[in-house]
Amino acid sequence: MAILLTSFLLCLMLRVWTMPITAKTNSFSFSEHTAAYQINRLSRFALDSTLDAIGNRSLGHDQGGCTLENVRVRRDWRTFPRKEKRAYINAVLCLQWLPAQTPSALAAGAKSRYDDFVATHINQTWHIHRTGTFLAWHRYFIYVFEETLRDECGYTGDLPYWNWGADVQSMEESPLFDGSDTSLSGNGAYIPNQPNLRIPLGNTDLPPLILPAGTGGGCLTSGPFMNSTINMGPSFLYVPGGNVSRMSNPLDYNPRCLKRDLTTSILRDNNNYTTILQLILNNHDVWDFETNAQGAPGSGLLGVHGGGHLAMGGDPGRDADANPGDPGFWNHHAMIDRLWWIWQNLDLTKRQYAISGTGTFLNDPASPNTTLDTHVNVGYVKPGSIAVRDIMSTTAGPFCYVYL
Ligand SMILES: *[C@@H]1O[C@H](CO)[C@@H](O)[C@H](O)[C@H]1NC(C)=O
Ligand SMILES: *[C@@H]1O[C@H](CO)[C@@H](O)[C@H](O)[C@H]1NC(C)=O
Ligand SMILES: *[C@@H]1O[C@H](CO)[C@@H](O)[C@H](O)[C@H]1NC(C)=O
Ligand SMILES: *[C@@H]1O[C@H](CO)[C@@H](O)[C@H](O)[C@H]1NC(C)=O
Ligand SMILES: *[C@@H]1O[C@H](CO)[C@@H](O)[C@H](O)[C@H]1NC(C)=O
Ligand SMILES: *[C@@H]1O[C@H](CO)[C@@H](O)[C@H](O)[C@H]1NC(C)=O
Ligand SMILES: [Cu+2]
Repeated sequence: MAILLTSFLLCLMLRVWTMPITAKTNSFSFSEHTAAYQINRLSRFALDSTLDAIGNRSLGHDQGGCTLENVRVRRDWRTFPRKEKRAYINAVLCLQWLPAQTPSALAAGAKSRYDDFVATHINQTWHIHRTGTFLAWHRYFIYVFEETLRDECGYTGDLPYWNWGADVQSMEESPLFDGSDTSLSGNGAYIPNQPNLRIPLGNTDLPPLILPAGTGGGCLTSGPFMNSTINMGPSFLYVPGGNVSRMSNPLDYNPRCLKRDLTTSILRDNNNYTTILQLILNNHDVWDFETNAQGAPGSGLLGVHGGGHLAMGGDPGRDADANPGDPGFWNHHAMIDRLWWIWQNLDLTKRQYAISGTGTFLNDPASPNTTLDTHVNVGYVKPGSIAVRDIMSTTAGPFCYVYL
């Protein structure tokens, strides 16, 4: 037993320490290595616990559709072989070529199937961020995206996640954003001397966060998405110099290039392994977990959620509403979903069905509490609605996936 455990731990340690963290591994601190190692162990614990639960349900002949045979495994992008990366990228491009299903009378800018997702996120933004639905709605949204890649674009793989901690020393060297043909394209064209950003928080009196602009700023210059068109927005776009840019109707047609402004310092300050570990371990109820994931008001931090979005930068990465237009959105939110899954599995009895918050952004205007019976929908992406209760587990309801 001791030998087994030791070799298991050694194996994990090797996996972490030989992970291609960045090209500049020597400046990676010991505490970051330790935190990365602990996150892997917690993730492994969540995996075992989820597989146990599937096994237990099948013993009780109550397994729903999810079994140990068909459970899907979402993995870190950097573990995808070249061929699987290309398959994922091609499926996302395919959604950008398929026609929209949103009626143009409701969103004139929704031109592609991909745009159906963007339009839905813009349309519902005040009801899915800093609400009781934040975690559940986004879990459902990215699940339907993954399902659509399979059903409409022949994708056979799983949704990859963006392991932020591994990229905090250089966004430019992230395998998701390095600009190669196996990335989601890289930085935008360099715009010199961009002034700082000013990020207000809703209608609060809190001082806005001041953040640096990044190392790009212009249109993408290489990679698979360099010719993609952003059709809607800006809707709530933070621009260098401090303004927020917004179309009178952000669902109108406004075609333009996809811009990025990679900003390593934002990722380093909000999404390093230590902050990720603290998010998982230091928040004991779901209110604290979801609030700190989005940056507690007044804390001066963006949280892992805002950190990842703003580290991509540009338009629509820095647009609080239109940001699914940047294909990095899905992998970023898969990582958030992974952390929620780990967090839930650390205390399933208390956390599996824990929910807190109302149906409006910072409860402004005031609205009823979100409950397990609250229904959410993804607009014209997929007809119908789903109860939050059915979203709370990645294997007990309609979903069937784990993270590695
Ligand atoms: C599975 O069943 C075993 C034995 O009854 C129990 O100890 C364990 O907690 C269960 N696991 C889960 C995740 O439900
Ligand atoms: C983008 O368009 C340019 C000009 O038409 C073309 O040369 C290039 O191959 C295209 N790249 C991609 C990834 O579609
Ligand atoms: C911000 O918006 C104001 C009012 O529209 C405008 O006068 C100003 O030039 C803008 N600043 C920048 C940096 O775009
Ligand atoms: C991680 O983020 C925290 C909070 O911003 C910061 O204090 C710490 O220095 C960061 N660690 C690294 C290694 O960048
Ligand atoms: C809404 O949730 C809050 C926080 O959990 C709780 O204090 C309040 O009583 C709830 N309101 C209603 C009407 O259930
Ligand atoms: C936006 O939301 C409203 C209210 O739920 C809905 O009636 C409308 O169809 C939605 N529009 C789009 C483009 O999804
Ligand atoms: Cu969102």
